Amino acid sequence: MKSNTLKVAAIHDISGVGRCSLTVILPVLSALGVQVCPVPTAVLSSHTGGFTDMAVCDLTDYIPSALEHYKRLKYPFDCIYSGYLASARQVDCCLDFFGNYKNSLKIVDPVMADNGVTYSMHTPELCARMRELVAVADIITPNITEAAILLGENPLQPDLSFDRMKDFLSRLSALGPNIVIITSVFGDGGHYNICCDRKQCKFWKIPFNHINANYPGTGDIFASVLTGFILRGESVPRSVSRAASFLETAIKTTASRSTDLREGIAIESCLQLLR
Ligand code: PXL
Repeated sequence: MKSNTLKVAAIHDISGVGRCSLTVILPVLSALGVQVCPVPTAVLSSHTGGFTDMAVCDLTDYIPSALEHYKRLKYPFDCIYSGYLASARQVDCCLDFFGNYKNSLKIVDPVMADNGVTYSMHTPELCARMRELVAVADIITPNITEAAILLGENPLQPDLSFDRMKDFLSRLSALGPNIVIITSVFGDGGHYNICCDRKQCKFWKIPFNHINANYPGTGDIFASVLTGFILRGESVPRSVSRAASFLETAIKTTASRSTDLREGIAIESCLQLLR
């Protein structure tokens, strides 16, 4: 199948209320000129961060047949980008699919937890299996809690010094991925996104202006902007900076409106910044 548009298979949930996962991934990547082919892992009436009694439909039975269809089509994905998975069986589906797309860029956002706490639907088994998916990724984007879980460390990390984080980056890249980006680290007196490129033996500590408002979906927006710029050929550190500066503007815009934090980041009025 011939194509001249960058294509991403986005394996994430879709949550109706609260701007996260596919409801931000689709607009962000579209604004960056990338076609998103969503593979929904679950449909939720809202995300799980602060809402209760959500309607949830686990799509584990749908995923294998959708992915088999794309394999039969030999659909030319430039990138496979996974995030919130709803069951351990979905990890198996992703592993199989990744294996069929040897030349596509594999980006795994190991969505499991934040601020020291695991998301309510993430079982210990699913968290443990996420390590297998990380091992076959090219790029991973955990937050500090997810990085600690992947390494079998305490999810609440008291020491976020750069030396300690460098050790985390090295150990995570030793699991398999060439590029590891740990997002939103507060240490050594500032806020940073930190990354390493194992093959080039390089580390980066990229400061950003932190705005004191904790919105759900921030990690999804970060990873999506990053994915778009990397696919467009930008370097890793430049893509990290672009993602952080987009978030800074979008969070400032949102905070100025004093909305319920659970509503997430109001990206609608900021998408024109993504060119
Ligand atoms: O943004 C991560 C995320 C994705 N999907 C669902 C969530 C969360 C975080 O709370 O609940 C359903």
